[in-house]
Amino acid sequence: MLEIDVLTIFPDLFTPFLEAAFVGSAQEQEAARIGVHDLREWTEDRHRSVDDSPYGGGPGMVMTPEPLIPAIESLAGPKGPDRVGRVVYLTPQGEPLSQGKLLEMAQGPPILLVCGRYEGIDQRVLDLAVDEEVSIGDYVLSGGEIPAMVLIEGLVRLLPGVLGNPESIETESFRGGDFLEGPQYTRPPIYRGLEVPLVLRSGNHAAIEEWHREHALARTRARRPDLLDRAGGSGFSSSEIGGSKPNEKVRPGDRVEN
Ligand code: 6GU
Repeated sequence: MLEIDVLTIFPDLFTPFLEAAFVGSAQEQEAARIGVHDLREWTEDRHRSVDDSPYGGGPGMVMTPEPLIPAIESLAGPKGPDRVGRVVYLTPQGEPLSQGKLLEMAQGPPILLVCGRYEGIDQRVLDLAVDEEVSIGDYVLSGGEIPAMVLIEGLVRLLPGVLGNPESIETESFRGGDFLEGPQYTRPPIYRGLEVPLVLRSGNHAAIEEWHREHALARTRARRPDLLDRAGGSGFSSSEIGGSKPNEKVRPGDRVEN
């Protein structure tokens, strides 16, 4: 079971997300358990404060060690050998999230996602209570709540059976992970004069697979050549670098679906 807890000052942001079909059904199937916790429940002052102005000056506010550290420790235990699971702080300063990171996290121990707001959190929280820092990309958001939802959705869809189609995850490790997906089509066969390539309607499964591979490669080369450099040619033979003309993979006698 995928076990995730979230620590946030905006727990209500998660309600519609966790009730939505996708994440909701994973929880109903008991494939996932996601708990959301309001950081203010660990405050002890009258104003339930979670932040203060930064030492040395500067704009904005910084989240204080109190109540963050007691909250993290009550949900995940103390940092070190007695900790239950891993504590992940969401921040643009973190390790970039990737499909590989998601696959690794999906197989690992329970996860506590710590969402920051304001300009950040006191460094001592990271030193004393956080195990790792994760970023969802090179841009800045106001808080870790949306990144936490990104991570949760990326993890939940890896659970077997939750997508409804157990094969799709496997297909994806070929495209989607190392390569971009190519074009996809559904009915009608002709829309505003644009026709679905005949090979996809031919019933020739080997030809269809080859068509998808070629287009995944062509699109990746055009849009994300960095992915091909990184993959080192895995999945594609050098003869596949050429590409075929539209419809040339349809053989005489192939059944064409309309
Ligand atoms: Cl994880 N947090 C925030 N606040 N901004 C981000 C991010 C995370 N990843 C990219 N931008």
